[in-house]
Amino acid sequence: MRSLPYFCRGEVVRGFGRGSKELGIPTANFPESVVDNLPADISTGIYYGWARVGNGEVHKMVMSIGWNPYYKNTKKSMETHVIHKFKEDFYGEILSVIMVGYVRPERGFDSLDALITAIHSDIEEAKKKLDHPEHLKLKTDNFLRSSTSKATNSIMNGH
Ligand code: ADP
Ligand code: RBF
Ligand code: MG
Repeated sequence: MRSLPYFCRGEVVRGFGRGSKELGIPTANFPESVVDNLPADISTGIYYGWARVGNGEVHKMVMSIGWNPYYKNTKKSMETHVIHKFKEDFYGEILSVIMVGYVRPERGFDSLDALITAIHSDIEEAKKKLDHPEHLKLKTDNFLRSSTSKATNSIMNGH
């Protein structure tokens, strides 16, 4: 994928409200405009990288892009699970991410348990991969250092 690493930011909007949070895997959804701007060679599937909420700390993340075959969504979504425990929700904040690597395609599962197990193994893989020096250097990239506000967002998506 020529577009990786892919730099992207946008406001956190409400998702499908399926209670991912209750499963212990909340996912922050990007608006349609961000999803529609993805380059053609970013295929659907699971990615890992770095994430920052507003002007906060930089954390590891995993992201799912696609139609969630388990739920058979009709709209393509981009959902980020930030690997960090937050005290509060952050709807309306600007989420900045750098997608650095690809894990696997999205797929269907026989049960919700099987989906959750797969997501946990994605998280473990992401944590390991992101400790490699070539990925660690992106953690301190200027893209994740500059301060963001709603007025300056989204124009900067690209690679
Ligand atoms: P929704 O359907 O609205 O996306 P979720 O159950 O997926 O609902 O919860 C997502 C929301 O949870 C995010 O928009 C964010 O405000 C909050 N949140 C709290 N902790 C995290 C986290 N570690 N990663 C992603 N979102 C989180
Ligand atoms: N949904 C799917 O239907 N198939 C998948 O393979 C899949 N993989 C995911 C991997 C990660 C790392 C994350 C964060 C989400 C994934 N999802 C997948 C999306 C999932 O269905 C969605 O977040 C639900 O809201 C979880 O209950
Ligand atoms: Mg969500």
